[in-house]
Amino acid sequence: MFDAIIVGAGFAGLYMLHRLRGMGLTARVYEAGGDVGGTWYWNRYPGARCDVESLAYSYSFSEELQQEWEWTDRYPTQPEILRYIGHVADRFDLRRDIRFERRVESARFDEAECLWQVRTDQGDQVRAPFCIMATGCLSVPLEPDLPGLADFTGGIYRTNLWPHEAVHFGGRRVGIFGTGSTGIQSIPVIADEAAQLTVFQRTANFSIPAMNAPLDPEFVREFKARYPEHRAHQRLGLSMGSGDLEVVARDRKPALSTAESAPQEEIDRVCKAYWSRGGAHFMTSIGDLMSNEASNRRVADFVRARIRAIVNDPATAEALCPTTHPIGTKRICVDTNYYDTYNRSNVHLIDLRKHPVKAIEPGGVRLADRFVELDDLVLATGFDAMTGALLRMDIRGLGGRRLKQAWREGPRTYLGLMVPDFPNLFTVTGPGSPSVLSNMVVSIEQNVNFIADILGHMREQGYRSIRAKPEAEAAWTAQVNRLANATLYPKGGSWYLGANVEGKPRVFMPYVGGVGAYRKACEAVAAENYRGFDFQRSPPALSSPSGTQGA
Ligand code: NA7
Repeated sequence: MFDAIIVGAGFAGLYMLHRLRGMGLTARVYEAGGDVGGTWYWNRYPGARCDVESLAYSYSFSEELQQEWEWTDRYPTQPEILRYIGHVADRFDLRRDIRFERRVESARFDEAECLWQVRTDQGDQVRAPFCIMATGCLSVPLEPDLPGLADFTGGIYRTNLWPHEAVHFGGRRVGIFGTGSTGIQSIPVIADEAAQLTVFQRTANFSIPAMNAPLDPEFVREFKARYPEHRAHQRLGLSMGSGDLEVVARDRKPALSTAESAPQEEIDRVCKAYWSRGGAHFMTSIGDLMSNEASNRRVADFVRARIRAIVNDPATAEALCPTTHPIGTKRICVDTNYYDTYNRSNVHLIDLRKHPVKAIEPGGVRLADRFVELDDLVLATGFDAMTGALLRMDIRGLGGRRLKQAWREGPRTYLGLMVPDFPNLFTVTGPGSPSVLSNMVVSIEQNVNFIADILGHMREQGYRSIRAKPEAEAAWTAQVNRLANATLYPKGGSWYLGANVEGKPRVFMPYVGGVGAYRKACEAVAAENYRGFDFQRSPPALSSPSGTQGA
């Protein structure tokens, strides 16, 4: 028996384990992968890189750790992040409490004992008063709806399940589906190696150049000397707060409050400056970019003009210009040489909206008007985001109520951390928290610390159970929706909204208010004796008005 069971050994699970240990609590971690790393364990595709800058995408909890680790580039590659997280696991001796290659299949709350019973696919069964889901926001790959895919006789490579051994595309004709962040990162790298690369694009996406480069040792030295200050800025970051290190510290205000009525030269000047600085920080250039459609359109026009300027063939450039959604409402992509890649003679773009796929055949892709012969297929077709990993498990709370049932109309949480009928069950960076709209490591540390503080409070007060009050969940969920609806985000048809999964309720899942506002909300809750949470010294009883039996 442990004090807590943690599901997942990525950034969230590892830090949760470290915090619990520091409090003298025992925990067992179950991880489906063969090692630590979470998303960085699985996503080994060519070009995989974080779109948040290295010096920001790292833990802040240990001064020694952040001083000793040396990053090489402005943006870290997947192998480098994996080495970093492996180093963290070793440095804090975390592996001994982790069981790898075990996927948690079910978690059931035993009301009489006030214990979570967790079962894995390998037959492990453990019990603990607390269960903490550190299962990641993008960890359930989506199988694309491509008829005949199983008949393809060449290699099929899924970016999010990429083989551990090297894959060679030299001399081969490769096709790729998916032009989200993953496709956009891998296309230039695969194009460098493959004889031919055909990109099958369903939706054109906005991408900003990363302007990646090796880190200057002098910059790193100065940055590290002021790490606490930088971390403080990151913790109060902007809602799109990816990677904006030096900028966050210097000028936290957008360069222009609106682009709607600004002179064209002014928009060009500001957008060019942000474009050449590189990265997702581009999205913070204009104050009302995510709330004013006219303003958004002018910035989108700037990016479309850049695409037309980079891509030589006018028809290809036009097909690459996104027109289906306001910029930023699908996650902004950050690339190295993405648009330039279409100037290569070995790269071809197929616009699936004009040339739909009829079927995948053994030797290639049959379109309505042609056949594309292929040796290999790469699928960069996304994830069942945010709720996928939680709902894939059979989670049952009070009265046997299933999480699937509680979330049948979309996820509802209090602070993204708890669901009323599921006492003592926490979700790290769950729906309703800033999560994917923020630097994940910053959000993970904040959530984990908040959960650890709650457990400390419970121990001090002799409480055995905690649950979110239904009215607190309702109010928080309404706020999450209200904030999202005041922005352009819901217009994006994105995975933020569940729009990439057939039948998934269309609910905007992350909290758009930013990590600063969210942190303040959590601090206010804690200061008011954990307002909205109900603590009990005895096992909880089913009392929620919504507490129906499992469906
Ligand atoms: P995304 O952003 O969900 O992108 C998936 C892409 O795959 C997107 O372009 C989809 O087009 C495309 N897709 C999905 N199914 C199909 C089919 N059947 N045919 C053609 N194209 C298809 O996932 P990523 O892995 O790129 O990025 C996810 C996040 O991971 C990223 O934001 C980072 O945070 C890390 P669609 O737009 O649906 O038309």
